[in-house]
Amino acid sequence: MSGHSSLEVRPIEGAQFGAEIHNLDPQNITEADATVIWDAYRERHGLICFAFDELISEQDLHNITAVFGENEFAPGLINGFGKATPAGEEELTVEEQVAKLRATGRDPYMAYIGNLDPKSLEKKKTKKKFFGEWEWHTDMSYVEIPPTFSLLHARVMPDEGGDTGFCSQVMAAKALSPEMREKVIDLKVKHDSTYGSSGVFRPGMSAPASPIEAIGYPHPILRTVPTTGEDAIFLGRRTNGYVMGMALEDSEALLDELWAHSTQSQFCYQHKWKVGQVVVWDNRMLLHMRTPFDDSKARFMWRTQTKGEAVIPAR
Ligand SMILES: O=C(O)CCC(=O)C(=O)O
Ligand SMILES: [Fe+2]
Repeated sequence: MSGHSSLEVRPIEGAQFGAEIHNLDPQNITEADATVIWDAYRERHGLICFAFDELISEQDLHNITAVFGENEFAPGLINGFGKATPAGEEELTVEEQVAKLRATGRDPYMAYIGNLDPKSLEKKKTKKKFFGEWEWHTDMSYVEIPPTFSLLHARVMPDEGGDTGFCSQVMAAKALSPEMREKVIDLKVKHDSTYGSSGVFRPGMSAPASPIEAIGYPHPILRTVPTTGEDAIFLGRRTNGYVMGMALEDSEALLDELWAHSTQSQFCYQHKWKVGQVVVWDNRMLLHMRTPFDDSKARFMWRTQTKGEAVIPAR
């Protein structure tokens, strides 16, 4: 019965945006379910938390991902996707790289985020920085066409810390002064690819001489989100951000001002995880970050993402 959905939708408690959805069967997602999910997405500003009583399978996560779009590669696996091309690999096609990963049992669409080995779930050697705070960012925005949705599935969580923060850049855009809007409407900011979200180098990357030289992609500071027609501020991440064409000093000052505006607490919500949950967000509408947690504890997530579309500059 594709006309019937048994999904239960409620606002996330204590948040100005975000919907919590119960009763989804990831092995049987109907068209009616998808309609309910997309309505919740629009009404609750691009953030959805699916509640599950137990862990779901990789296929389940891919099924939920498919409601939002087509799978995109995980960062750090395919050359050019958060990974520099190693010497001698210039000639490998994307298909050949995918085949190589598949041959080792690696799903190129799945990212594993945590201090546990994805297979054995034993503690693995993890850089200190991983446990610290992860700065506000949108996923993989250093490529020309960044993924639209990201999904996180909580597998192992510390009892304290390791929350994920979300910050509405649609609300932030609405709150811009007319003068600031006028100032940035035709400007682009380069989103840097040097560091991963925890602040360590991505594969094959090294520190740029300055943000001007950093490797990344320039995007409009104000973009239009096609699913709602609303504008959002699009900054990517603060580290090594650079406003194209400006003197470095002026770029730094403008970015500091924009970031202070964009991350005000009234635009933000901090998610405390329960194991089993899947949280989906629209990277066009929301920044996210992660709070620190104790390095003696374990935290482990699965993540997928969907292919994006060309960034639409606001007018
Ligand atoms: O682990 C988290 O809570 C956030 C990780 C993150 O930034 C991501 O998955 O894109
Ligand atoms: Fe992220």
